[in-house]
Amino acid sequence: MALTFAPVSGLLAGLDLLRIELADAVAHVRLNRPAKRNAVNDTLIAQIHTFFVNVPDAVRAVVLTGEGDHFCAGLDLSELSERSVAEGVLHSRSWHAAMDAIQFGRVPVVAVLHGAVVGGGLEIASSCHIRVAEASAFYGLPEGQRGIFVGGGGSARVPRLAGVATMSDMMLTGRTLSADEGQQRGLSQYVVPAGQGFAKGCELAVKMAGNAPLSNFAVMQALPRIADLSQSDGLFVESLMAAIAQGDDAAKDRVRAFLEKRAAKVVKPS
Ligand code: 1HE
Repeated sequence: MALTFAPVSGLLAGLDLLRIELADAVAHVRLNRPAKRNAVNDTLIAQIHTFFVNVPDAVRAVVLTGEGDHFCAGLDLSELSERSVAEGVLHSRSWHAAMDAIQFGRVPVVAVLHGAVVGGGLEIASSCHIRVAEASAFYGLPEGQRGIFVGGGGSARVPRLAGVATMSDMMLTGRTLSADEGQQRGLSQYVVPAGQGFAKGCELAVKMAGNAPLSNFAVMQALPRIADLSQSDGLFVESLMAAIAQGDDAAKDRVRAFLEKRAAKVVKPS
């Protein structure tokens, strides 16, 4: 069933480089600078941060898309030359804060990718929890050719999806990857035909929004951190997180529903 979205009101309605709409527990957030291919200037990165630290209480999953023909052309290069070294560090840290607000926020985020997903655009995508790529999507890290380096968290997140070798190739040689190549290398979890990404993203968002909030919290907050720990430390954190999740009323209700044959079984893929 298609969701019926309505514009957000209040503080978030004033974020003019985003277009934010709500449908029940799902928010649709569009990067909304299509004339500049959604290139991310200082205002847009601040607005992304503002949204993800102020996700409305009723929202339990977000679909992130880009307006126009491309998801995102990365950093707005027109602002780059004006920065000193010191300002550059702070600028990069402002991206980190925004990307952390996505990855370690309150709700899971599915990015729907089409056209260019390049530079900072790939850094935004890799901060999200699920990536759905339309067939038109292509990935690039032109920082290497522009004489710069990733600064929006790409060096930490992209290798965790696709490996250091793939990222090195993309940065050193300017290699771009198609939607299918990105899928094979772990940049996306789903590839869909052109025009079907938003519907797929909404379908996945509705599923995620229906999970117990503490389960989603554990996946979003504990899982990536455990992956960074030694096996022994990771297993210890897992035990704590498992006990906390199991102790929640939502878990008890859901397990009881299954045992009383009121909950869906696990489904074999079709
Ligand atoms: C931009 C940007 C941008 C477009 N900064 N203005 N990112 C890049 O190096 C990618 C640069 N962009 C491109 O390669 C292409 O624009 C695209 C492949 C993404 C799209 O091509 P196309 O033919 O659809 O659009 P266009 O004609 O190139 O661009 C339309 C307008 O957007 C044009 O401005 P106009 O005033 O002439 O109309 C472009 O200049 C403008 N535009 N991309 C500024 N990126 C936290 S560190 C992250 C570091 C990075 O992200 S580095 C990678 C930067």
